[in-house]
Amino acid sequence: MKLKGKITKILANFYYVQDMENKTWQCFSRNRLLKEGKLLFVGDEVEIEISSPSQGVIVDLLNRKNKIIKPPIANIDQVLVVFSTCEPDFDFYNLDRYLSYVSYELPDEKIAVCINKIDLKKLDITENYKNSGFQIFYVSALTKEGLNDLSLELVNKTTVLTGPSGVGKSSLIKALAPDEDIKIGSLSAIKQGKHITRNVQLISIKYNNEQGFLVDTPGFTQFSFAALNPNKLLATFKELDRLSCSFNNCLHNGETGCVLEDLNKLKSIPESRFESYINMLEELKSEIAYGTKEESKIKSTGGRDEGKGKKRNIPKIDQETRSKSRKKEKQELLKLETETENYE
Ligand SMILES: Nc1nc2c(ncn2[C@@H]2O[C@H](COP(=O)(O)OP(=O)(O)OP(=O)(O)O)[C@@H](O)[C@H]2O)c(=O)[nH]1
Ligand SMILES: [Mg+2]
Ligand SMILES: [Zn+2]
Repeated sequence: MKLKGKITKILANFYYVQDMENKTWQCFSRNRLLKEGKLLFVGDEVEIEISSPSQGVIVDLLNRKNKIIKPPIANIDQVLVVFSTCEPDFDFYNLDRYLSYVSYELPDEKIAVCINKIDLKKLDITENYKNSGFQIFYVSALTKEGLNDLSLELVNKTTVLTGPSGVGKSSLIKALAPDEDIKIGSLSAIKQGKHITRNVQLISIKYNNEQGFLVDTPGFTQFSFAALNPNKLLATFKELDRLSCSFNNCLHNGETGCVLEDLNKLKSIPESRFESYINMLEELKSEIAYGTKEESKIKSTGGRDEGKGKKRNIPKIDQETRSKSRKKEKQELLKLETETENYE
């Protein structure tokens, strides 16, 4: 008998597949799939052949709308960028970096901001993100304030949570799915730079009898914009990108004749967003000027945010639409196998 389902977890050689009736099957993958260069990711829709009352074999990988490879997740419907009001302190520039990075990698998916720990401190960033296209939720994983409104947006979707270490991503998931065994960090461990969340899995949540899937990820402490170029960066700032400028390809960075010479137009752009944009643009230009990533890391950190003094890596992310040769997929598989070990 054959069934369709979704991979919710990958552990060692086992794939855990949840079928339409919410039953989970422990599965192996057909060797043929790997030979064909089909990597299986958490979030993938697959076809399984039942081999025992609780086990099966994955015989086919079904259509995949997108994937990211670090961490490896497929079929993402939306991304929730989580920050906290404090512990760690809120930082506009750091949030804007996450938002641009995620918007660039998943341009067709919905991206929202979730500000956690409102029980500790109040924060209102609505004005800063007007016309940015990002919806903002204010919540407390501790008191559960704001979680109902958030849950409404999470059902019937697969949502990836990302954000710096310690902001409470795992705590939020735990609050939304109390029966799951989720590891929460102690702040002391986080201050020592330890990431609490390592493995990638889909966590099922229920709200109003509807199901949604959440994916926890470890906080990225290191990323850069080397994959972006200045024009692509602009597209991640919707409020700036939609300005109609007399120039084609204007970067709105002090060019003579730019629409932002009109002070009223300039004032309509929230200062924090404009500042983030200009700073990221400078970072990108310096990376391009330096040519190599290694060298640019030194200059581009510039003492601005949590990346201060640290090396920055670019999470390697890839859309399914960028087609690849089978040979390249196989090489990627080998690389990925080494990389994903770090998540387990
Ligand atoms: N006061 C308060 N503390 C919270 C809240 N949410 C999380 N915390 C605390 O913040 C700390 C970090 O929480 P985690 O959920 O482990 O953070 P994380 O974002 O998953 O961190 P990484 O897995 O390292 O990326 C823990 O000590 C939590 O108890 C909240 O809403 N209010
Ligand atoms: Mg965590
Ligand atoms: Zn312009």
